[in-house]
Amino acid sequence: MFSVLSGFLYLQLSSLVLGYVRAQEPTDEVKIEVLYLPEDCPQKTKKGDMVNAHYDGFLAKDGAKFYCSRADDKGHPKWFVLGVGQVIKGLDIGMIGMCQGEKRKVTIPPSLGFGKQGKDNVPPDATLIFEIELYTIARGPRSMEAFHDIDLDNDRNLSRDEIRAYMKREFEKGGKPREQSFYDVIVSDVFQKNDHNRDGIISAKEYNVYDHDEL
Ligand SMILES: [Ca+2]
Ligand SMILES: [Ca+2]
Repeated sequence: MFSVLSGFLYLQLSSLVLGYVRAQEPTDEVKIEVLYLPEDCPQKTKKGDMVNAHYDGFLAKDGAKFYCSRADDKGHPKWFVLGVGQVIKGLDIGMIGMCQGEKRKVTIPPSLGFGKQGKDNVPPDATLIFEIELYTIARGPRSMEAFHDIDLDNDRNLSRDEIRAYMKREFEKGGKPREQSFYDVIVSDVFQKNDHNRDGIISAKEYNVYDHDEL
């Protein structure tokens, strides 16, 4: 009887706590709590997706808020590519498998946050808590299927125009067309980070740099 009951409780709990994702050491875990899960979830975030989210960061020890994406960029939610180091590691891990509209509370150990150094308002060795609301998932620029979609002339190289056109198509698909300057910023950023030999094109090799770096 007892074991049936505890099994039942365990199921209840596990529906609240989605899971612990392991990093190198058992203490280096990102704890994920799902605060809100939409009924309709046709797509879940995976590494390499372009995601759009708001997140607030708090220090675990006293609850002080050290970051709020709503205070940045005129309150627009942040766009970034998930799982490739554009945000701290703990967020890259803690935002995998998320539905559009889902809200999560993610607890991040210092080793997957700002480490021994800390940063700005984050003191050294701080455990961080993020409250995240995910708005949009777009197929990121890192999948090989996307590469073929971007490479309109099929020469296995991506030009600025091809990347800009792709971004535009993706954002318009999501019903959120943006100004020209918005795409300019993304395209420059993409080239800054990925065009390693600075020849003005992104080769298949430069594009695919994260493929062997699974979390
Ligand atoms: Ca091309
Ligand atoms: Ca290049």
